[in-house]
Amino acid sequence: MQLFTSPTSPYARLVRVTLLEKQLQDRVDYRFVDPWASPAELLEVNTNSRVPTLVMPSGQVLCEAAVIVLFLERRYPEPRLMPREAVEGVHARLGQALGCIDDGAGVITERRHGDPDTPLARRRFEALQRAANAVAAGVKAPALADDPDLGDLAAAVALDWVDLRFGDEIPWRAAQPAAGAWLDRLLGRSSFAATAPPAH
Ligand SMILES: N[C@@H](CCC(=O)N[C@@H](CS)C(=O)NCC(=O)O)C(=O)O
Repeated sequence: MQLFTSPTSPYARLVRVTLLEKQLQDRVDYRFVDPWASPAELLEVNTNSRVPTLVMPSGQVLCEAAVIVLFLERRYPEPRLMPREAVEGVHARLGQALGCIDDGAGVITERRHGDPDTPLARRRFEALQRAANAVAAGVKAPALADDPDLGDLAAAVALDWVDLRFGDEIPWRAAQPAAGAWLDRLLGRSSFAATAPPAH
């Protein structure tokens, strides 16, 4: 399979982490692209020019991070990232974490391309503050960080991205130090180390 990805996209990082946790990395041809430049090879498979985009050997194209990771869990069930008894909670935390990334992406877009002080920009920022704290409040105890499920992986990708992009603007760690310790432990996993975004 072929994965269109970028070094910085948190959506794509979730897919890359999932592939590594499922030990599928050797089956993947990673295509690092800048989706904002609308490269022809990406447009050919995804008219939206977004990463992540997964192209299966059959030619079937999957886009949207949640769709892709849920597909991977279904198609390659072992090792399991969604224990049967936690199906509802994993879906809930996956959606919550991706919603948090959506809020942050909205803030960044407003700052880069619009006026950072519009009512919409303020609304997105307030949503991001609430979302980051809600994601942090939903994580497991630090002692359980060694057996992450898909909801945990998504929460960790979201919180690490919030730290990277917003730093002290969103001080969720100060309010929830146990969640900060949990995140630091998860970031030590090889799947996270191998997909760490470049700092810039
Ligand atoms: N809803 C999509 C969002 C993906 C997304 O927005 N990716 C960004 C990179 S972080 C992108 O490719 N942006 C290019 C564009 O929107 O033109 C998902 O969950 O996969």
